[in-house]
Amino acid sequence: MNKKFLVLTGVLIIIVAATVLFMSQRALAPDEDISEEEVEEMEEADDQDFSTPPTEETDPAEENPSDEPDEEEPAPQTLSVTYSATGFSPSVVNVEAGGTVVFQNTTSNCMWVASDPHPTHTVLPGFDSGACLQSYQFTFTQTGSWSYHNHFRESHRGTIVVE
Ligand SMILES: [Cu+2]
Repeated sequence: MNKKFLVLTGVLIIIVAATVLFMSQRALAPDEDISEEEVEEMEEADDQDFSTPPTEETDPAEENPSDEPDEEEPAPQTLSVTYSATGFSPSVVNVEAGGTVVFQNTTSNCMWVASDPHPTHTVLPGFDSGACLQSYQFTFTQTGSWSYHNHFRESHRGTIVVE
């Protein structure tokens, strides 16, 4: 009985060991078959699945910072100067380069904004409304101190300082 029992136990151990070995090989075998291509594809698919939503989430976040500079870019100032019976107010305006100054005529008289000197207007060519206007705006790109006047009433004067 002891010998049979030992033999039986030995056989059982061998069977168990063989089964475990077989199972482990079978467990490895499919992995090896898949691993090279399919696993990579699955991993790529997983990468895409994981990477796509974050990029979609970060895109709006990236657009927002990009929107902020866009909003800051037009910010280069728009200042207004009012033309009344007493002249331009404020008479001196400081504006950053690229800024725009809007001249509003609150009178029924002619407001012809033009750079000095009268009547040639050569100090800052282009800074000349060329006609009587109720509203005239000019964008100053050239730094400097640009004196101007109402071409129809030279005593009404002002200065735009572009920094
Ligand atoms: Cu003039």
